[in-house]
Amino acid sequence: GKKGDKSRGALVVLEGLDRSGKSSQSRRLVSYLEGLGISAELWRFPDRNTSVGQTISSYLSNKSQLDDHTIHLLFSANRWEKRSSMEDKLKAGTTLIVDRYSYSGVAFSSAKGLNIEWCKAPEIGLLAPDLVFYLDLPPEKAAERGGYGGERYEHLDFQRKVAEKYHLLRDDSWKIIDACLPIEDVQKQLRDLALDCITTCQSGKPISQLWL
Ligand code: Z5A
Ligand code: MG
Repeated sequence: GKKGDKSRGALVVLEGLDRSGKSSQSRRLVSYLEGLGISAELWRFPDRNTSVGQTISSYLSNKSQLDDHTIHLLFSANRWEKRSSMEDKLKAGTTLIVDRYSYSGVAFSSAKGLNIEWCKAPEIGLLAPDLVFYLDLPPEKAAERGGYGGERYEHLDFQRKVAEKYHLLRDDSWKIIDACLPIEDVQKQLRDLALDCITTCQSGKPISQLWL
């Protein structure tokens, strides 16, 4: 940016199938960065704290039914309602580690059969991640990790379709991480890549927008 601009934080997103380790790894990454004196915050989508988020939460726990298009747009709205505060944080120099983002939105809805371009459209103009970690885990291995069966999308056949859709969304910002490795080994890889990305953002890489 211009001389005198405060260097900005990085937008780092974690994606992957259920049980691939996104939440565990995001928490660890934030603690690690904070330990180095880097300003970092943990965010997640859906953000179940807003009124839109509460509607999504009730849908996910099968307490309510919604048309596939409707829930897709609510997930997107839940990111739009956070867009300006995300941008403010980044500009103030805080790095955001985000557990799921637009890729989850498109992968899950298109796995149900919705048109993928239709699914991407409402995400256009949201902040583009500087780095996406895709925690790559075969759906069968994910199912073995346990805890399946609670929420709406936690079925092996559906998770296989989601994996196929994620595959179509990969771009240059993605790093594919082998999520079968032990937690510590995965963490080591994320640390180094995240630090590189934070350095690049500090030295003036502009914030860009998704899918324009
Ligand atoms: N969804 C959508 O449809 N559209 C959208 O736009 C968005 C989301 C944003 C809720 O998400 C659902 O919303 C989700 C997608 C959909 N649907 N499904 N299914 P969520 O983020 O709230 O889901 P979650 O409940 O947090 O769980 P998760 O994401 O499935 O899990 P995770 O965060 O990837 O994994 P984890 O909690 O870190 O770890 C899972 C277990 O594995 C745990 O016991 C760990 O100790 C263990 N683990 C983790 N790493 C390892 C390694 N390396 N080795 C062995 N064991 C490990
Ligand atoms: Mg999680």
